[in-house]
This record gives sequence, structure tokens and C-alpha cells, in this order.
Amino acid sequence: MKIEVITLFPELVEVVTRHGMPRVAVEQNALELSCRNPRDFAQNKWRKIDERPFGGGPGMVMQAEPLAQTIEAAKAGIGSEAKVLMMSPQGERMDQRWFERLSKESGLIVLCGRYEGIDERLVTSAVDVELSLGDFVLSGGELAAMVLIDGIARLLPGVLGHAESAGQDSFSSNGLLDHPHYSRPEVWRGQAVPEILMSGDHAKLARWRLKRALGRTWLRRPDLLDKLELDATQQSLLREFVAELKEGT
Ligand code: 9D3
Repeated sequence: MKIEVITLFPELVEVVTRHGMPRVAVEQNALELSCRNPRDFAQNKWRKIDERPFGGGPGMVMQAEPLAQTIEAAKAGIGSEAKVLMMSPQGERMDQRWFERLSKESGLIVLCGRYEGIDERLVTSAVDVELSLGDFVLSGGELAAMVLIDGIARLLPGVLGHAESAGQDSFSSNGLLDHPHYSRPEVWRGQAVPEILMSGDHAKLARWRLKRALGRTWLRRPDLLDKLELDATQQSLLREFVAELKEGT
């Protein structure tokens, strides 16, 4: 996949491919990231691409023309059919389904805003979808773009043992939170790992992990459970979890 990021801070966004899964994706030629700076398309010698908002108000607005030209240049490089995403607090909230959908595209153009916002005429004429990280205020879209790139990189075919590991994610395979994890030593500062992990009984272990995943989701994210249709096994495991919890208190 090719991703072109349009940003006033290209050196910030490029950092995402220096580490971890996005780096592996680039090394394996599954991902190609390039950044374009709209300042390179400014129409003045100061490379200024922001102006005061019509109608007044605080802050500055990114102007339409330099952004339009940057998007056109990106499309020339990546293919004119590439979707244009804009990172925006007004956007649809990103989730794992968005990453899965977008990971199937061959090219993406990701527009990052700074200042108060972007001239709305550019947004309505050139942006296909606005995506948000959530209901909090950042100072620009770059970190959101980096989140998107990281989330997509680990889903690209050829990256990691992509099928195994990505398939077992919370939110992806069964829609539940993850079960807890334990590793060596068997006893750490007086705390032993749950006995079942040492038993070697794989069927029992799978049930235990599913029970813990269900229980945690019930405790911490009941909204996720509401969206699921638990099968009979899952329902009885969750009932066991709740019963054991009540015994313990
Ligand atoms: C405090 C300024 N806000 C006025 C009510 C508007 C505003 C403008 C620009 C708020 C944030 C930003 C910059 N944010 C992003 O570009 C952004 C973002 C975010 O702030 N939160 C969550 N997801 C995203 S994606 C892009």
C-alpha cells in the first residue's frame, strides 16, 4: 500500500515508520509512506498557507488552493482513484473496522490539519472521508495519521505472522477485550500465575481464556458485549465468571 500524508510536519509523521510494525511493513515493501508539505505549494515567497477566518474569530485557517495542489500532486504520484482521508475532530470515530477496510486499499492520501481548521470548500470538494481519534482536542491531525498508519501497517499481507496474530486481536476476531497474559517467573514477588496455565490442558486453557476475556469485557466495556450475540458456551462461561466474582467478594 502507498500512503501519501499531507502535513506541515513531515518529519513528525515519518517517525512512525522508524519503529515497530510500520517499519517492518516498509522493509518488506508492503507499505510505502511519503509526506508532502503544502508549504511547497504556497503562492507567496513566505511559504505562508494560512489566513485569518472570514467572519472573524480566533486562530488561522489553512487555505484551500495550496492544499488542493498538494492533493493533486499526491494523486499524480499514487493514482487518481486513491481515497482522500482527512484527520479531523469532526470526523467519524476510527475503529478496528476502519483499519480493516482501509488496509484493503492500494493507495491512501491522508490530510492533516493544523491551526483552527481547513477552508470548508477544500473539504467538501476534495475530501472523501473525515476521521477522528475521539472526543479530545489535539493540536493537529499528525498523531491521528500516525495512529492510522500503525493500525493499518500491521494488517497488511506479508507483515508479521499477520494472519495469526492480527486475527486474535480484541475488536477484530471475537469483538471482546483480551484475556490476561502471564510469563516467567512462575512466582513473582509472591504472586503465582493461575494454575491452569501450567496444566498443559489446551481445551481447558482455551475455555479459561475465553472466560477471562468475556469477564473483563463485561466489567470494563459492557457496551462491547451489547453489540455481540453470545453463543451458548460464551453465555455459560460469562455466568461462571460472574458467579466466581460474587463468591470472591
Ligand atoms: C480548540 C480548537 N477547537 C475549537 C473548538 C477546534 C479544533 C481545531 C483543530 C480542535 C482540534 C484541532 C486539531 N485536531 C485535529 O486535527 C484532529 C483531532 C483531534 O483534535 N482530536 C481527535 N482526533 C483528531 S483527528 C485530527
